Amino acid sequence: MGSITRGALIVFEGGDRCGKTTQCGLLLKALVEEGIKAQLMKFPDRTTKIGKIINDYLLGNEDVEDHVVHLLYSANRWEAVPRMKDLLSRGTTLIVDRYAYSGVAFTAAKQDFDLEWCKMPDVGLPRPDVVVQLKLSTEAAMMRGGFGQERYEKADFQAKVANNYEKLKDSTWEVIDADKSIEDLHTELLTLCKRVIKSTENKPLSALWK
Ligand code: Z5A
Repeated sequence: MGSITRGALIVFEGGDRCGKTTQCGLLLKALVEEGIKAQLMKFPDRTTKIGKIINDYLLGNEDVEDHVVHLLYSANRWEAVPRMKDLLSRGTTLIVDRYAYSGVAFTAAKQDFDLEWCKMPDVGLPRPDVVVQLKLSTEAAMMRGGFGQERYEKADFQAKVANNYEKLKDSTWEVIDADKSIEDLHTELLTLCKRVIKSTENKPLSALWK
């Protein structure tokens, strides 16, 4: 009997309205149709107890001190780690909508936060096999539906977030221009993700920022 090859950890990052959710959904559907085991995950996961506090915070229903909310976002990822490791080891590819990079890029865009401090709580999370950054100008994002409804959805803040992403990029990043049709972007991302899934089959999972 052949051993089970692990699934790939594929993370999507980007500024507001860059199309992550749309593309993650299309990707999942296409992979499953091709017989590849895959699941979606989204951070913040607003369904857990911690996620519910974050949701209230994002909607402006609750004020949470900035350091505290940073740690809650991280805790919201750590609580998912046992499930993530289990699924990956059983050969399921995870398509993840935002991860630790959002945690760092958004908090470090606030006043008086140091980027290195922001990384600390997420050190040791499963390291993605690829981080796909969907790049969209703030002007283009503002023309898309829903911009400006939640905390952080302001042009100057989003510019600081983009600047922080630049500082976080490493060899696992693929930066993709997201200012194109949903279909064209999907075709490009599907090709990229299938290549990553193939290339990570026999690689051990490693730890983030270690
Ligand atoms: N945050 C944080 O601070 N710390 C953390 O650790 C984490 C997150 C994990 C909520 O995240 C906030 O939490 C987020 C970062 C912070 N704040 N901001 N900004 P979220 O992921 O739940 O929510 P979001 O960033 O606002 O993402 P979104 O609403 O899910 O947007 P999206 O996924 O990038 O885009 P979309 O929903 O696929 O598309 C948006 C609209 O554009 C929609 O009407 C689409 O139909 C349209 N669209 C999509 N693609 C296209 C193309 N190609 N052309 C034209 N129109 C398009």
